[in-house]
Amino acid sequence: MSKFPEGFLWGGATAANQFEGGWDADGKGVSSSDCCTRGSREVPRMVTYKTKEGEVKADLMFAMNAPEGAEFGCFDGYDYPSHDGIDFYHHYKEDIALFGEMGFKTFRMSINWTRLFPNGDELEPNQAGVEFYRSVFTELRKYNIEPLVTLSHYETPVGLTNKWNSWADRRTIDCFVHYATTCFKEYHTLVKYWLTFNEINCIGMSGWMAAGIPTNDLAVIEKAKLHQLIASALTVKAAHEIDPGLMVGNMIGYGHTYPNTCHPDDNLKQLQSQVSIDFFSDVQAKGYYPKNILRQYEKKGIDIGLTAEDEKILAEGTVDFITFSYYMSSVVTADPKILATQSGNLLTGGVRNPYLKASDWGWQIDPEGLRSSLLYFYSRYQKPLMVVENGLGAIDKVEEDGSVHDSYRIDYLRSHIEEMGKAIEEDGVDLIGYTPWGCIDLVSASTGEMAKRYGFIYVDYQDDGTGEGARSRKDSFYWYQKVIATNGEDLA
Ligand code: BGP
Repeated sequence: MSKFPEGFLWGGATAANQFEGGWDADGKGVSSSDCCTRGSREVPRMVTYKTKEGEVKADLMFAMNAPEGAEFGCFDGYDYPSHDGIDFYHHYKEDIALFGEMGFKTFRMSINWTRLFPNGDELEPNQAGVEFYRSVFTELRKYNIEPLVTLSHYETPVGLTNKWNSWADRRTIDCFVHYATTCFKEYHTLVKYWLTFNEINCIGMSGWMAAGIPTNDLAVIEKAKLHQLIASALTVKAAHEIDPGLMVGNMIGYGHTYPNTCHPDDNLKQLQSQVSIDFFSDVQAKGYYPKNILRQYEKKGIDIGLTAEDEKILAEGTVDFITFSYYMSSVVTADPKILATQSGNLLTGGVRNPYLKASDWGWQIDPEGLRSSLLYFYSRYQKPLMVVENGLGAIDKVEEDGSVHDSYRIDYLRSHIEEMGKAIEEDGVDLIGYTPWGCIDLVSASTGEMAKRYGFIYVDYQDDGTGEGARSRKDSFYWYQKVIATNGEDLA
């Protein structure tokens, strides 16, 4: 008998800005990700804008500090990978047929807010955008694939940034809730599972990526966090009012963390890092701001403007299920000497873990850390869980006959699925779905490149602009097809 429950939602995950393309098609507006340039392992992604004086400039996506009055947008001479993505906009029937062939039970995708509301604050939606997603959901249903839809995946309408600094301003809450409500009304018969904000906790890493805010200033970020959390709670409430059958979850960017040694200093450091991540899921699942966080704001002199009305909203809008992404674990140390000499994960920092191997992008591979994460989340919140991102970004080699022998990807996924099975069977975790990231090759979020591939399906687009976008099946395609067909029993 399979360790995975009957009806387990096997599938794959994507995000509009990384695969849809059609960035200005049929009335779509400009989103924050449309202004991000292509980077690589060596070259960081930039965000483009025009200064008050009319000069076009670009700032680091992960460390932005744009000048007052900067107007964000896209300019000649820059390469913006989201503009074409992998052109799902024009290939969705072909792509969904391939997901159907693999046996997907669910497909995670996001709606691009600016396809429905080009500037973010219109009252009436752009009908062409509404119809596009209706066609996609209808196509998925044809193959009995349950859509799992993220409302905000690293995209904020640039119109709102240029107008009032997007999520730093409370008015964005109403705009978002109006957008979300429109989606629920339009699609509630087609889509049951919704997620509010992708990796809501990553706002601290890049205000631009997660919230369209051109700064990493702490006071601004803390306010924006509150606004997104209120919007998330109002969205949950709205969904249930429109259709009590809808299930709305949160989404946390998670990586299990270990203290580097059993020295109490390292342990405290690890706990502090854990608490800062728990904060988001605590608010979304328990419905209140932890007191220790509010005390910290007070000490730092930060006024986030939390009102009694906000507290009521947060309490009433707790999520139905918890989801998270999991790629790697990290190691935390309090020792400045170690910190100065090594970096564990290229993106998230930390210390190297001698027990683990890392991907080509420096992400430390830790399947058991996934089991720990599942146990941790379930024991803390007692709500159903989904792993909505997991996978190995790697460079794939296409053989002369067009095949891609990606045994490294199969090994990664197999070991993580094994640990999910143990979490269900031995730890009693209620895991209801698994959607590995980038089930079809797409643009990387952190580096903006195509070369970092996650897919079961190869897409012939290259970073130098060559390639016709043809789709083909990698070895992992057939492997995952068998995994799904046996409900996770046959992982060979
Ligand atoms: C998560 C994001 C995704 C995705 C993934 C892989 O943080 O939610 O959008 O891209 O990471 O990261 P990358 O694309 O940088 O390899």
